[in-house]
Amino acid sequence: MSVSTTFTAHLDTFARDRLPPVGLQPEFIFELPQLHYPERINCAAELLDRAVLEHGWGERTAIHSAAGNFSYAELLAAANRIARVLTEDMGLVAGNRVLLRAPNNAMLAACWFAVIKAGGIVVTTMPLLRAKELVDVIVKAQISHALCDARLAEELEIARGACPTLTKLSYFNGDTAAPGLHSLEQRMAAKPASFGNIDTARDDICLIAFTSGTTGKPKGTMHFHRDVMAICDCFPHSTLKLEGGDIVCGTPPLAFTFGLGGMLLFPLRVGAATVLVEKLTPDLLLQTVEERKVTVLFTAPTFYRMMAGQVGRFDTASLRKCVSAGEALPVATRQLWREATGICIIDGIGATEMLHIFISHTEDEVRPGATGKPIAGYRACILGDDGKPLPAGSVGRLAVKGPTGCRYLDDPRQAGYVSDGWNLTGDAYLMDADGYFFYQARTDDMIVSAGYNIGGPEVEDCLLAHPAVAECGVVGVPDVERGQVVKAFVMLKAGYNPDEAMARALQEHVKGNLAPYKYPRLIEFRSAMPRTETGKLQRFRLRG
Ligand code: 3UK
Repeated sequence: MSVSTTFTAHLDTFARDRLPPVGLQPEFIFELPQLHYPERINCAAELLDRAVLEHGWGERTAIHSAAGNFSYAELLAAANRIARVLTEDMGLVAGNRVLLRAPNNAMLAACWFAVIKAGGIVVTTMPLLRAKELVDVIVKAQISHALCDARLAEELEIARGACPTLTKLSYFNGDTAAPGLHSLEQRMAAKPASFGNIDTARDDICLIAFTSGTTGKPKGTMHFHRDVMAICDCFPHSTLKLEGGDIVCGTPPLAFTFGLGGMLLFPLRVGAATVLVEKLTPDLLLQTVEERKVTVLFTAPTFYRMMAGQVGRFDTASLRKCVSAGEALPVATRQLWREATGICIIDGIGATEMLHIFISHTEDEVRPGATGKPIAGYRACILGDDGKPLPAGSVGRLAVKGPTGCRYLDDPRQAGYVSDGWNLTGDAYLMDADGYFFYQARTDDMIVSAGYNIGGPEVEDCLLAHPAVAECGVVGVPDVERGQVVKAFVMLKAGYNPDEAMARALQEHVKGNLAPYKYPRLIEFRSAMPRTETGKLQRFRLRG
């Protein structure tokens, strides 16, 4: 299946033309029989139309939300109407990139399916992104259309000025209506609830997920229809064992592929329901578990830590499985959660490049400190600096292969992620004699704070734009609550005072220009930066 035998449905071949060269593509493995998809498949039709028309789940609840519940049939009808708006009113052509922007809500989910049904390529962005970050994504993916929650219009309208390709835009209401700006709902109301899905090839691109790299500029990872199906048929099938009666909930945004899979695609694949909540606090998540009888949770380690102390105030008896990903799960956090709920957290490492989780474990295979073993369908090994596999017990670079893998959109950094068919995730790992994989650290400079990935250089670039900053270096330092926090080392220009007020001003500056979660919680003033002879910043010396 690695060689394309089918014709693309894409009339706009922008993304397809920018796939990495064959020699830099990862090797794909399709050993599992459930991964042998037909040559022509549209993953949205497979997940939604089939659920209603073939499995007969039309009356089941697909989405619980503050705006009401959506049955599978209602979600299908909404997606079909939006697909008609896109193709009939907004001129969408198969292969066009469509920006989606909203907190986790039912309209965002319906838009996601609509774009893919219409043969478009979905690019969902984090709700917190600022105009500057949106511009990077829109320009890189040459995005032509946008469907956006009206409450998030402001930054997109600013970004639009710098994005000549983005010409078709429609706003919708999320869970809280924003009066006056509801063009998408109005247009939907005028459309029939049926739609003829575009007959896409299994290896047509349907999704570009952006990841923030260490070099600042985001990388777009491209995924096919068959990749979306594969993640639904691997982790939730063999490891999590999700069932039709499950009700899932959690914190990751649908813009993050951890959230897209766990909070939307996986439940729909098996006829289960998802609870989409726009803004969750630890208390609200626990309250939602109680009220909606949630059975499966998806969130990051820090959220489990914050919730553990509050569990006693809520009825969480409905919970049966808890998944953690995004950063390493400390042994103490798993213990805390087990004491509070009786549930053993399932830790899984995934990556935007791999689309979802590739190393994890079932509850009976848990080994303290280990992420687990490659899940069914994937292989992993530890490579030394020479690119050769290391024996058990040595720390090296994690390399993985499976039905999904890295395809950056027109990016020279492809050669850094894929080598000899293996995907190199940038993580330092160790494999023990029994084949369990133990996380050590990131091999690069990515800062992981409260489940968010933050590239130090992007924050540095932002700080350097402030008039008082001469030089700076941004690193992650350990933090009990967040895993890591962003720390900036700053050298000021002459005439500026390294005091509290200056630190606060710099923090505000970053918050105003980047997504607020990227701002440096710690600032230390220095009179010089450690540099190599060639002028490179030595981040390891800043970390101390
Ligand atoms: C780190 C982990 C230790 C690791 C993701 C599940 O996190 C996801 O994707 P990103 O592209 O980041 C990938 C990197 O994050 N990481 C993730 N999970 C773990 N480190 N233990 C873990 N359990 O450095 C990895 O290379 O943001 C996670 C599903 C989909 C995803 N996109």
